Amino acid sequence: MIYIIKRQLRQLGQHFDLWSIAKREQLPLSLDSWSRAKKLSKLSLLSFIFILSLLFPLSSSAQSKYIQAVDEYRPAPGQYVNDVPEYEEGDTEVDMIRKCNERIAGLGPIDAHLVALGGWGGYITFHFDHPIVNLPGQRDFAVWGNAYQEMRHLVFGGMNEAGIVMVSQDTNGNGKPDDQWYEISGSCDVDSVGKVVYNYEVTYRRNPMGDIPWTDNQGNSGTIDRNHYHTQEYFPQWLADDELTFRGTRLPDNMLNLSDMVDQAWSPYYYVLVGFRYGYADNLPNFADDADATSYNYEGCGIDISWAVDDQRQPVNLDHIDFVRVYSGMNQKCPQPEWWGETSTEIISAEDLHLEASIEAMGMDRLQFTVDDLQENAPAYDLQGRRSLSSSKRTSPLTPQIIIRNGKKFFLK
Ligand SMILES: [Ca+2]
Ligand SMILES: [Ca+2]
Ligand SMILES: [Ca+2]
Repeated sequence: MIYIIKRQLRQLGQHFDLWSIAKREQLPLSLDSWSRAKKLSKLSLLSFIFILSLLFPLSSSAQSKYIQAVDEYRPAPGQYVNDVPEYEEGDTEVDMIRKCNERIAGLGPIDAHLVALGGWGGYITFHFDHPIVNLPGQRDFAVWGNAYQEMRHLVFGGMNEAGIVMVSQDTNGNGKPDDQWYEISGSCDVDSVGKVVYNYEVTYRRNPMGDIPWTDNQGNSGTIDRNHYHTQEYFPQWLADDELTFRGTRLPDNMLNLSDMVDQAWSPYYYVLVGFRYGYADNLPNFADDADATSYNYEGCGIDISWAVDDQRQPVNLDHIDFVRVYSGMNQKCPQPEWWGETSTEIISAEDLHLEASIEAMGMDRLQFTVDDLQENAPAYDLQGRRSLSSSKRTSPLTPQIIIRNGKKFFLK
């Protein structure tokens, strides 16, 4: 196919050249050869367009593996807020969401631009142009950020500002993220038992052009401090409220002071943010190998929908998701002023890791089964192989899901 495109491009170029050179130089082309060159050039152009249309069908249903659109952008105060993306006088929340879309919608991690979520709790919500199916035992989507391995390789990670990932199904079918949310249970739930604060809550208060004070529901208080590198307002300018409250899970602090371990001439201070093993955004580098821009770190940045848990931290076994939310998961700041400031999650892109499977799941026969059909004619199973739609659920409405029946997959909608 590449060969055909190259050939068409070459022919198109030759014919167009012939025609344009003849025209420019006013060469004595006979009327016949003139019109032939013109015709050939047109023909090549038409066939080229035809091939392009085969390759890239202009269909509204074309699926992309990247984010289709941002639904919500509600950062907590921070040094990058009002800057990444930039707030301009008069911007509303809708304008800021549009600016987020311009930075990340439809783009992969190489082409997109960062969106900052500010201090703990700040979030962004987005969706894809299709549901992402949950393949058993596999990571299903990745959230890309700007985490990186520190240069001295003294610790695992180094600039890891973990954001907590949440997922949701559009259960009420209105296309809006107004349904039940589930948190992805990352590695801190098993590696840092007792150090994760669930049901955490922080309130930030507006303090124009000053440090932003906060209090939490554990009796703590503090500030998001201004620095000389970022001179804009740190509280989201487009919001009318003077207070912003966020609720969720607080991950354990991960900052280490390794200043004694480096040459003072190289750097007077060396603080690092140790990475968590899995299950967060902006926690591990986008690439497994710094020197290889194709070595996407699907393992470290990938999320398995099966990790989703409910409010009681119990697995919920979703077979697909429609919305993703990411929020800043840490409430810590660097003790050295003018150094790193608050820890804040940034995201740059997100990606369905198995677009084909998600599309296949969507394209399955959307048959209208009744519960009785499923009970009496053939049992149905979910993707984990468990009996689906058991008799105890007979009175419940059928929720959209993928079922396996007689060895064939169906999308029940
Ligand atoms: Ca999965
Ligand atoms: Ca909804
Ligand atoms: Ca970051």
